[in-house]
Amino acid sequence: SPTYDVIVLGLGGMGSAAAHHLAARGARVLGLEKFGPAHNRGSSHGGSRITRQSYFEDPAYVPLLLRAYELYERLERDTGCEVATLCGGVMVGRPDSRTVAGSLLSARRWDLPHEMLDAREVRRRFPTLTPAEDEVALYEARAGLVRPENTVAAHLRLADRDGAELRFEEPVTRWEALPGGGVRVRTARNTYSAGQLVICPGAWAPRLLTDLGVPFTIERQVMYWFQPSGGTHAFAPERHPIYIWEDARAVQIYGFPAIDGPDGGAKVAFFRKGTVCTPETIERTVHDREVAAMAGQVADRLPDLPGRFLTAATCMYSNTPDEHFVIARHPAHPGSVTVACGFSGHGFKFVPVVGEILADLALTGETPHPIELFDPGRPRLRPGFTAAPA
Ligand code: PYC
Repeated sequence: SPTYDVIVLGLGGMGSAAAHHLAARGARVLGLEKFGPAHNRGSSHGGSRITRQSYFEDPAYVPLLLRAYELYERLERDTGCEVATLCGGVMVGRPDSRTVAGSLLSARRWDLPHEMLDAREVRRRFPTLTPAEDEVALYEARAGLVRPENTVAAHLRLADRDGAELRFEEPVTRWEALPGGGVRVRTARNTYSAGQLVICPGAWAPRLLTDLGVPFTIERQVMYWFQPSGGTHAFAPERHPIYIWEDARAVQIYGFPAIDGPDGGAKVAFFRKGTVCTPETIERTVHDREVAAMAGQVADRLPDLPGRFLTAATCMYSNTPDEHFVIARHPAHPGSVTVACGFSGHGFKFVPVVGEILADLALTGETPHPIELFDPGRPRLRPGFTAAPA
């Protein structure tokens, strides 16, 4: 059976970035993917994903974001492919909402450029947005969007250029760490061996990482595109920011400018209002009642957005109980297996830096990046863990 330095299992966002960083460092890489290149069956599609630096989830993400921004720029330079558009972004809600207060905490902790806007100033600068009087926004000029399909394609192109062997439509049926070192991976077509295995399973984590001990929940999410009632001019990226908007019930929506020209519409979605699914059972049809609920949620906030419904698409989140990632050497196979999973709906902006971290871990066993938060052994991932009251 053919032998490689590293096999990368899964060539979605994280796996394609890992394949690139590994091949660029001279490793003999095999990449295996169940579907085609930059496919739309998992979590790395939909034309746009938010990027931002004042990170409400935890200030510990900020150094990784700063590096991800550098690597997105480099990717764009090296491939000529548009992967990031920094159109600015607002985190909107009441001042004590997680979205606003958490973003401000990160901005202050890391001295990130930002402005706090009251409701009137938000409406003045961005007439498409109509916050309530008691809402405020943290504005970040360097927030914006990254393009998932282009990013995956660009990483695959560079990996291929550097000699990685990339095999598509070849699902993995089984992997094992060998007692004497190294790994073996079986697919329907072949058996492969390597010194190291990097597993980037996306929504297939529950099936591929049964002995990791992390209780993943896979969720179906829906993305919606609407043609604004006055056309897309006011929603163009020069005028309209990305936004995450938390209401008084802590429901978050997020959205984008109209990036696909006059006929493409603008995308909007609920952040965390998915239904539990598996990659096999996910309902791909989007129902009228779901479209109506989305239009209703934006009606007060972006009254011109839900002019005409254009289309919708589904994708999957792989949630961990604390919504933080899992990136580490596999605790049961620390000498030969590295995992990156549980991105919990907010991972795509980190793709290039996760690729760099995975290459570090697979080739040297360690990384200079701060990844302590992503330890699969953290107490908050243990069954029965309940967070202390805030
Ligand atoms: O990663 O910023 C994010 C995000 C917002 C909504 C879904 N993901």
